[in-house]
Amino acid sequence: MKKIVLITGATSGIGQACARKFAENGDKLILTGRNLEALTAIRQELEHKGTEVLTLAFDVRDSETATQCITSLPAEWKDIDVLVNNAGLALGLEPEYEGCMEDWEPMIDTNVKGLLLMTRLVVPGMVERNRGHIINMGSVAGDAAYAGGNVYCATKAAVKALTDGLRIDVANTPIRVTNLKPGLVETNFSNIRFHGDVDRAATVYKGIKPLTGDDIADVAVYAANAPEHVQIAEVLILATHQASGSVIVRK
Ligand code: 8X3
Repeated sequence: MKKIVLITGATSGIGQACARKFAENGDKLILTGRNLEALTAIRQELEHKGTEVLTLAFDVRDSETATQCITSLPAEWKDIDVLVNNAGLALGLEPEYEGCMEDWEPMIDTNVKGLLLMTRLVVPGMVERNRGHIINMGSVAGDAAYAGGNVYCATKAAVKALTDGLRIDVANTPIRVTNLKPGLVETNFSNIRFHGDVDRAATVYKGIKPLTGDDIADVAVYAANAPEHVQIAEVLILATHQASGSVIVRK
């Protein structure tokens, strides 16, 4: 059955890959992100292939605009079946005692508070309709801290706790809750982490074949389409030569 899938951070990386894969799956998409131009580009690309797409330009850190956008959704878009809480970022790789608030705040505000806000805005409707699925983008970084990961790892550990907490809170309903935990995925992630230093970003994926956004999106689509009695609670997805957040074998 055609679902309404809302994806945050849909203009790049894993979010954009999810948009394309859910579109291929025949779903209707609500795509959100900060960059209106990029949102329009992905909307036009997918509409061209026959997908119904609604775009909402907002930053998940901006609770007023996010609330306004979600509460004023047109009737035919209100009944969201799948919420993909993907928007998130890493900034910096400094030791915790040398990091800065300018890096910490956007990570905490986006990865934790933004995810919570979207959950708070969308999940009550799911509970009311007695159907739905929340897919949160966690990370291997949430399993254990790695060197310099400190605050980013903490935000992804928070995603794990919030996902587990929500799963408990809706366990008396048919709503399913999934935590996807990617390892090394080559997207714009490291360029952003290193504030646009592309050479440093390239070293992250050197000597190892990293995952792609599509690899993660495939799992998201699988989880969303598993039989109703199957809840994909958590999936750790690593590159073959990565064993954990800090064990990466490069050749
Ligand atoms: C992204 C994966 O290992 O770079 O969350 O933290 S990692």
